[in-house]
Amino acid sequence: MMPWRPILLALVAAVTVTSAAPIPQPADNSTDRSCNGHPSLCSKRYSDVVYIGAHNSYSWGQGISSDQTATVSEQLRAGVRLLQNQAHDFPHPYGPDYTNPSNIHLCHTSCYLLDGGGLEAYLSPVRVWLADNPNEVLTILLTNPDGLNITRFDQALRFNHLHELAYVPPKAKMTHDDWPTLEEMIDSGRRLVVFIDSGADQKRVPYILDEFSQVYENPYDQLGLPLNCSHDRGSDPANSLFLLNNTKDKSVGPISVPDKASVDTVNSANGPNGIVQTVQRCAKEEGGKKATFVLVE
Ligand SMILES: *[C@@H]1O[C@H](CO)[C@@H](O)[C@H](O)[C@H]1NC(C)=O
Ligand SMILES: *[C@@H]1O[C@H](CO)[C@@H](O)[C@H](O)[C@H]1NC(C)=O
Ligand SMILES: *[C@@H]1O[C@H](CO)[C@@H](O)[C@H](O)[C@H]1NC(C)=O
Ligand SMILES: CC(=O)N[C@H]1CO[C@H](CO)[C@@H](O)[C@@H]1O
Repeated sequence: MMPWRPILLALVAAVTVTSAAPIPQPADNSTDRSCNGHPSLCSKRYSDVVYIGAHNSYSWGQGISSDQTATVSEQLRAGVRLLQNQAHDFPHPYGPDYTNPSNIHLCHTSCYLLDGGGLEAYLSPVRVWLADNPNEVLTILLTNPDGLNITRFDQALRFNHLHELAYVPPKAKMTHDDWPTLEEMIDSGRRLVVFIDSGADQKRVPYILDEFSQVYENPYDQLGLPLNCSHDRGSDPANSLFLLNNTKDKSVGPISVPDKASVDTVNSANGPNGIVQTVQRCAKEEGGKKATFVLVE
């Protein structure tokens, strides 16, 4: 840092001679930095910021049950700050796979329907993005319908060294006001929050947090609009963070699949069923409680 001072002083002197224009002050205090893209977010609690989440973020493609058209790197570049993923057991038939030691694949409902590949491979570009963006806080939400052991998720995250970036809360159940600010998380280097919907064991793996003791959701698989904002899953809505499932499904025979035709409506900035109106309407219906995470297709 030392050589900069004389250069700056010289610049100040040069500009003073030729013009009276103000010199921009060097960024020497925390209010000059950005957190998740904006200086005003640094002093906000993690729980007071609104994040866009990608529903089944691994499921990019054109298939009937795919939820995304962009890769995870493209989603992150576009501003997505919560990545939701569904984990499935995927034992390798011909012995161990050293690129996927957890034997977890990310699949939609079943790996025959949509197989997004190994969790380790999925996390690799996420790690690259986090390294390239040191002032960003990111959340990963895992769902565990097969009831896989938490140590397998730990294995996949460790494979990518993500346990080193993961936030370890001071207590098992964080209420809304317990969360640190974005700046505190960034400064501590612990700026990845990992939740899992079932199977958490925070004594064994302290950085994979039990979702439903600190987050609640409105119903999923909704087939009609306007979307229902009411509490559906999650144990203590009054003290938890609200995850708004801003997604609409349609029925195809006995199953629900993403209603891709609805995306322009529910994700649009305008209109009564657009994302802004839905977030505001839900906040009103939930007694002023604003969504922290807004999950989209
Ligand atoms: C920090 O930055 C803000 C805004 O840029 C400025 O108003 C304030 O005076 C600065 N404080 C210090 C101690 O430099
Ligand atoms: C998960 O695996 C660990 C170690 O292999 C084991 O001790 C633990 O009991 C398992 N947990 C569950 C819920 O099966
Ligand atoms: C909205 O969802 C809640 C929670 O699942 C449910 O109890 C309620 O009946 C739903 N309301 C409507 C109008 O479907
Ligand atoms: C966290 C999460 O993804 N919740 C649900 C949101 O809605 C979809 C269906 O549209 C469900 O599959 C998710 O489990």
